[in-house]
Amino acid sequence: MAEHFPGISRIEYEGPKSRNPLAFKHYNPDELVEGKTLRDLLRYSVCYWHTFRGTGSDPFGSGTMLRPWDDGTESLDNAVRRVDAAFEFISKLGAPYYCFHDRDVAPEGATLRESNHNLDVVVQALKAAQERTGVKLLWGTANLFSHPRYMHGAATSCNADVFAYAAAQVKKAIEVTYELGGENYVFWGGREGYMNLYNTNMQRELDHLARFMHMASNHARTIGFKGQFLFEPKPKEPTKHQYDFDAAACLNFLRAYGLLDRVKLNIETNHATLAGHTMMHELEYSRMQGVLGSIDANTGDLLLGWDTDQFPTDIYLTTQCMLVILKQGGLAPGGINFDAKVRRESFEPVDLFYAHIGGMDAFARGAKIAAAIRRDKVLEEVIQKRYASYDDGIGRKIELGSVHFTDLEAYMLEKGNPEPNSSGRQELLENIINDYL
Ligand code: XLS
Ligand code: NI
Ligand code: NI
Repeated sequence: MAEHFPGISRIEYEGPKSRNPLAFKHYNPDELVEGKTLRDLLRYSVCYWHTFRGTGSDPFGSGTMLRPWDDGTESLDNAVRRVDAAFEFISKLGAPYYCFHDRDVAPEGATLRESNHNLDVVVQALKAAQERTGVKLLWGTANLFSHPRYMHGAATSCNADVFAYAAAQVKKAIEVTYELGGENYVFWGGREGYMNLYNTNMQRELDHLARFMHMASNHARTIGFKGQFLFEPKPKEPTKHQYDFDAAACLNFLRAYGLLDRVKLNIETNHATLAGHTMMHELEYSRMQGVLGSIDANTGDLLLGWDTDQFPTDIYLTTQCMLVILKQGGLAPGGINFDAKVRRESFEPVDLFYAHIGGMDAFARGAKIAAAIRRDKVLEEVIQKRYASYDDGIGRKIELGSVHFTDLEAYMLEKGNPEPNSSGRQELLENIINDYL
């Protein structure tokens, strides 16, 4: 088998003093953090779409990426050769997982039948590559947004035949995810949203989306797929308003349509920030309601208002993510998928290694820092004390629901004034967190 990344061998952990750019400084897969190896805690995944299908094109210019194994055609041969390059990359990197959309791995044919056939051929190559390398599938999904038929959406399209086509496509995508041992299946809205309310029946579109997700999970049950379903929030892009806006909107949707027992959330950093939230907010909001399933790790740009999908290198960000992930005891069966792409100017194959090494090191550091903060109970004690007035007395009664407005009025008339407030100590806490970085 031809080598696609010659001169690059398996990326090893060399420790923080190493100056080797092709080595991990912080990600030692065997190191224990809160009783788990970093390998099992972080469950890193490489995404197929950005890493092996990203060309570097933008609205102002064509692709820039040098990918010697790729002949630039949509042929099946090319797709199969790409699988070899992908698995060489993922196994040299030492990431245990990968993720894909159906159309990333195999070309769309002229008909559904032909597309399914193409997918079957590439799935056999993926299966062989998984067996050869030990790399596993974190999740599969279907691309329901690139083809022109999906201009009005897929499950939320105004065209019932497009709904049917999308259903057939997702049926197949779930089946191949199952065949490849995928541990999760993701729904990302794509064009499930609207551009203008003048032409939109929002109620019907949401009903259809829910119907679609029920059908998907019913089919999964029928074929014996036990993987976790994940819904991925994103507020806008490509549509003006995406129905999966943020964790709160997704949760309301899942709850309203009786899907909460079947579907959790896949939270992505750049989507959180586009929604006007921090990633930590989205993670904590999902975690506290029991639906934090997996994450798409990336980051946006402070100065750009779209989904730039950069690799995460900010240690504050990864520390905040890991504070929540550790609180939950990890993400399994979810993981940390790098839904991130190298910049257009980083066009050489080796840049793919630098990018992933940086992201993996950043999350490993975040994990160790977060574990130290948790070990010293820095935040835990502050929060515990801050709400102590609810641990007994009137606060306890409020939480238990054993008092009413009239009781509280009597209590306050008697007492006169509340106990004095204490400081929130925000600046002090920010300083203390900095001490751990
Ligand atoms: C796009 C999404 C997409 C999903 C998978 O913004 O992040 O890549 O993760 O369909
Ligand atoms: Ni994503
Ligand atoms: Ni995204």
